[in-house]
Amino acid sequence: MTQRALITGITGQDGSYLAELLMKKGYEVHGIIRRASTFNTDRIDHIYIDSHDPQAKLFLHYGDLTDGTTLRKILEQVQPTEVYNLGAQSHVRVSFDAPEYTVDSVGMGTLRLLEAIRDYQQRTGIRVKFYQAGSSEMFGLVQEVPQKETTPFYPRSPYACAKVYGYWQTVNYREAYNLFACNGILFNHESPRRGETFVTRKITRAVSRIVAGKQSKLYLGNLDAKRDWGYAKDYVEGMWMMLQQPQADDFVLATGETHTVREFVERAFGLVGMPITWKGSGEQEQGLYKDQVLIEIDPRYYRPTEVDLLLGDPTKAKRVLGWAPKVSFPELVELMVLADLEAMGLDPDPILGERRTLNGLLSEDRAFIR
Ligand code: NDP
Ligand code: GDR
Repeated sequence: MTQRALITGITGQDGSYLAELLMKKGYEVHGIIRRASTFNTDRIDHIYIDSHDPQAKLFLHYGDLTDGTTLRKILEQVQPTEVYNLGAQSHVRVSFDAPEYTVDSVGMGTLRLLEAIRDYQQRTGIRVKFYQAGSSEMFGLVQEVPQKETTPFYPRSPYACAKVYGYWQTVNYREAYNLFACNGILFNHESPRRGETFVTRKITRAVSRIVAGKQSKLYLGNLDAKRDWGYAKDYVEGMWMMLQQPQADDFVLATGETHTVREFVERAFGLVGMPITWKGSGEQEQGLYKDQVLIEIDPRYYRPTEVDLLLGDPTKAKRVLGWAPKVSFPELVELMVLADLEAMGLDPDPILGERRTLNGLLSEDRAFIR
């Protein structure tokens, strides 16, 4: 039987990697996209072929997690064996600016999808496996380090509160209706396809723009926040693995290492041999270091409540799924810097020179770089 997957959020970072992975495994992949006034399918254009072509394995449907009727229609039409719920207003800082919409898409969106699946499964008797994109943001204010599946949640943003709601709805649908529903609790994962306003990509993109002379400074917020950063491609494999288990369960995916934003900055600029001068917000008015400052703190990027420290313990995923992250922190930073230099039309070889440690990791990401 053909395996058929339905992905919400297919145009996002993870959705695009997951679609690639599933297509390689022989799945027919269906994705829900939102209508926008400009094209928003950049991350999947390289794997899409016209649906009239008999070779087509990727199909797109207009829909939105805020529109339950359409979700039901798409489910009936596609008849998936697996559903991956990756769609979300996923920016934590933005969730403070747009809390209602964030909670509607992230929290209620998950419930709408679960309810549509429950109804579909009960009427047709066809089993549908469900993956919910939970987040390390649910741990929020530090209760325990490292954080694992049993660590209590203490969400610190509208986004994180909504993810906690989605998490518990997923658990409840599993227990109440015997739905095969899994929560991934994924720590930060990045890539050359990361949205430009998330801090890692903002930094690596700035590196390439500064090298190219198109930008002179980088404005950032909290440099002391610590994150457990992995490579997105490794993490989507973990999502798939969860749905191949005999029983539905919840899993943390993380590297087990944590680094500050400052360390990420130092490593990224270090790769291109650029010395960093910092300026804190207090020095702003004094006009100190005016022409030498590379990194400047702009309090606009602070969050009303911050998550100071995320460090995950992926022991359960390693033991049960056989999952392990393959890309280290230095490799991840280099991968992203390299990709952004190339995207800027620069040849990375003379720029990175001997500082380069990576070999061949970029090949699949290159398909996306234009
Ligand atoms: P992105 O922000 O890159 O992608 C989000 C996707 O959701 C996009 O395809 C976007 O569509 C879509 N989307 C946004 N709003 C809606 C809506 N109302 N209805 C349907 N689709 C919508 O996120 P990532 O790929 O990084 O993350 C994937 C999921 O995993 C998200 O749920 C995120 O919260 C979660 N997560 C991510 C982590 C990470 O480190 N990346 C860690 C833990 C969890 P469009 O392109 O049209 O905007
Ligand atoms: P995060 O990712 O909030 O962890 O959520 P983000 O990259 O936005 O922030 C990480 C940390 O960096 C600090 N920071 C800045 N952040 C941004 N975006 N821009 C800045 O200029 C800046 N300066 C410092 C932040 O304060 C924060 O501490 C991501 C998202 O993908 C979520 O959807 C996902 O659930 C979590 O990761 C796990």
